[in-house]
Amino acid sequence: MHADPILAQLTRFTGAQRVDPQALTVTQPYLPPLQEFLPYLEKIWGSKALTNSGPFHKELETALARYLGVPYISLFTNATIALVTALQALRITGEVITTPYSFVATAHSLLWNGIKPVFVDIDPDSFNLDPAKIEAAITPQTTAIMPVHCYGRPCDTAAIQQIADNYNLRVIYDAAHAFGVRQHGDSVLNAGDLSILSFHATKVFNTFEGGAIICQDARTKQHIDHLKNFGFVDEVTVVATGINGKMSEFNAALGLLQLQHIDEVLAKRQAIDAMYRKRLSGIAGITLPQWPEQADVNWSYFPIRVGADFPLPRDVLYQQLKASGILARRYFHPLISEFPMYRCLPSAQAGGLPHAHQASREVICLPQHPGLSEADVERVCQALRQAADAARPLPLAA
Ligand code: T4K
Repeated sequence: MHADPILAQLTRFTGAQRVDPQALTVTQPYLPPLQEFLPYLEKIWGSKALTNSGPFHKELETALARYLGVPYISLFTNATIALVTALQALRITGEVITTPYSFVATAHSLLWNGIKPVFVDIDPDSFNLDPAKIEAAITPQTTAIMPVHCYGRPCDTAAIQQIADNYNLRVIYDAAHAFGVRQHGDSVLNAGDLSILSFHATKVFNTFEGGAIICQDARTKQHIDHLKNFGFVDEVTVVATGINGKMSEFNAALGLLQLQHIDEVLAKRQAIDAMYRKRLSGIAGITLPQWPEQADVNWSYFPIRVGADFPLPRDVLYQQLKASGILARRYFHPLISEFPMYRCLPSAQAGGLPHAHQASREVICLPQHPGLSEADVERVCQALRQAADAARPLPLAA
């Protein structure tokens, strides 16, 4: 047991035997100065409005819609419940085409609705669902596509929409990584029928826990708002089999304060991305993430690929970084399709998902968060270079 309860908790997060306080974790939540949060708490204590669409909840919906450039947003307790509810809102049944290269919540939301996930391979450059592979997976039971903007990199939304229109399918984006991401001058959250954001502690914008559904019309927003509140319309009327997915006033208040700091958080992330690029470009066997030029990304992750020409296998590098206190993560390994509840599906077989499997074998997400200093980034890069140098065979004597 750790004498320090906070360190004990951190050990649980990282799975590390002992967490060195100097350890660099893959991410760390941004928290505004505590004194800035106290006035919000005083208001909550004064009003006793804790939840059920209180004043901070309403204010955050308005502020986020404006900041993100989306017409309607409905706040949730987390993205997983938001995904489950989004599928309910559109009454999705049958089969849904999705990616195996994501956090497991993406596909779990389908199983929770009794929907069969159909996995389709990713594009190796973007890590996103490959639109060219979608059509072959469509059957008479297909009702929707659930792509993920992996690492905040926008999907090929135009190609996906074209397929959805041709086959009369709905599109629900798992946009958990895509807070603030824009392409061609518009929020990526406006693509498809619905988009789901996560405000989890590990995300670019956090409300401790939280999430949201973005939709394009007032009627859908009202339906989603009913669904997240048990289906209640008023004190005596229940119109749907709703759930409790509401965000509390405490989380909404934090969100309002976080919004005041988000631009500095994004700028810091962008600077860290640039520091990594400067130090890691040109290392044989390491491929750096390529962000598309026509998009404003959010630098939420720094996923590098460790290829066959790097002197160490990815997993050995991962362990060596860990031993030097650099707690990078293999997002997303294993693939969703490899977990026990999915692996028997025909679409989960490895032969149909070569690019997803390769990415799952090669990617390491390096620490990327606004609390990192330039010295921290240098430490990560030096550990990576040292691991490579130590593994290279010595040149033969002349
Ligand atoms: N869809 C996608 C595509 C997602 O990526 C996610 C979540 C979801 C849906 C579902 O969203 P939510 O329902 O959660 O809103 C983490 C997160 O728990 C998970 O939210 C996230 N994706 C996923 C990619 O990563 P773990 O198991 O890797 O988290 P954990 O606890 O190991 O944390 C990683 C590091 O972050 C730790 O080493 C330390 C740091 N950390 C973490 C927490 C929770 C902190 O410093 N403070 C904290 O409070 O899954």
